[in-house]
Amino acid sequence: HIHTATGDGQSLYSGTVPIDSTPATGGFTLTDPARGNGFTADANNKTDSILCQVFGFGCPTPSRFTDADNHWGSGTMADRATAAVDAHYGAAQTFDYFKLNHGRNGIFNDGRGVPSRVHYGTNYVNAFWDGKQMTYGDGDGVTAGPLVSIDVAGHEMSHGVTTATANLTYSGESGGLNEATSDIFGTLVEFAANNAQDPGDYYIGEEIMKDRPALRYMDKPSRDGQSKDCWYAGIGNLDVHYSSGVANHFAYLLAEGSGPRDFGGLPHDSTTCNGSTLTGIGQAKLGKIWYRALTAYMTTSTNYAQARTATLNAATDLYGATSTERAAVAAAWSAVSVN
Ligand code: ASN
Ligand code: ZN
Ligand code: CA
Repeated sequence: HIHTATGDGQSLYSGTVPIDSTPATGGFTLTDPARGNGFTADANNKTDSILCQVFGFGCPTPSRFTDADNHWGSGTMADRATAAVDAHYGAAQTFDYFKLNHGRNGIFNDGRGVPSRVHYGTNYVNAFWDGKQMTYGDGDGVTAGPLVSIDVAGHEMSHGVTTATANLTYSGESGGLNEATSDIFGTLVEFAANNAQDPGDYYIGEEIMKDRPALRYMDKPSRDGQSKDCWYAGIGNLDVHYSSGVANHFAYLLAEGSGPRDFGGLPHDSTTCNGSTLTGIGQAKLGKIWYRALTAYMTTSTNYAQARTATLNAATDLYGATSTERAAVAAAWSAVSVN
C-alpha cells in the first residue's frame, strides 16, 4: 500500500473499496491527491461529437461528483456515484501497480493523474482511452453491464502507457502486441489489487459480461471464437483484439505454464502449439520482462518475431543470458509458434 485512503465507496464489482478524495464545497470531490489529482466525473450520458473527437471543439464538460460524508456510492446503479467508485478505484489501482512494480509515476511518468468519465452515452458497450482521459459506458444491460471493472480500467489506461513508450502502431502485428500489452497489464493490475470480490484471473471482462463468461481468455484465446492461440503468417490481417491472442497466450504460459488451473473460481487450461509442457515463472517476472521489453526495446513497428527478441533482451538484462527466466521466455514464444 502507498498510503491509507481518506474515504470509501460501495462499488459495483469490487465491494467496499478505499477512495481518495479532496475536501470541497458540500463535503468532498472525487479527486485523488495521492495520485496526481486524477479525478472521476459524470459524463451525464452525453457522447463526444465528431468535432470534439477530431478537433477538441465543443466537447461536453463532465460534472464533478460531490459527497457529504466521504462514503461514496451504494453498490447499485441507482446511485450514479457507484460506477464512479469502480472507475476511481481502478484508476488508483492502475497508478499504484505501475508505481510499485515498475517505478513508473503515472501514465505519462510525470506524476500526473488522469480524468475518468463514467456514464458515457446510452447503452454504450465500450470503454476507451483517448490520449488524455478514461471513458466508460454503462453497457446495454443485455450483453454487458457497466464497463468499469478493474481489468478493463487497467487495460484502457495501459494503452496510455504503451502510447507514451513503445507507441506500438494500432494495426497489424504491432496492433496485436499493443492490445496484448493492455490485456497483460490489465490482468496484472487485477491480481495486484487483490480484491476479494474480483480476484485475479486471466479472463478479460469477466465482471462486465452478461451473455458469456468473459470478453477474452488469455489461457486459451480461441475460446472467444475469434482470437488466435498460435502465430501464423497473415495474423496481422486480423482485428487487433484477435491478433493479440498470440501474445496473451505467450504471457499466460510464461507466468503460469501449461495445464489446468483455477483462478478466482474460473477454469483456465492452456495448451501449447508445439506440444511442449511448460512451467511458469510467475506474474511478477512476466510483468518485469514485458515492461522492460515495452519501454527499452519495442518500437512503433515491432512485430511478433521482434517481440520475441525484445523480451529475450529484457530477460537477459533482468536475469542474465543463461538464466532460467530467459530460457522460459524462449520456450513460451516457441509454444505459441513464434520461433
Ligand atoms: N475498448 C477498446 C480497447 O481498448 C477500445 C478500442 O477499440 N481501442 O481495445
Ligand atoms: Zn484495448
Ligand atoms: Ca479479469
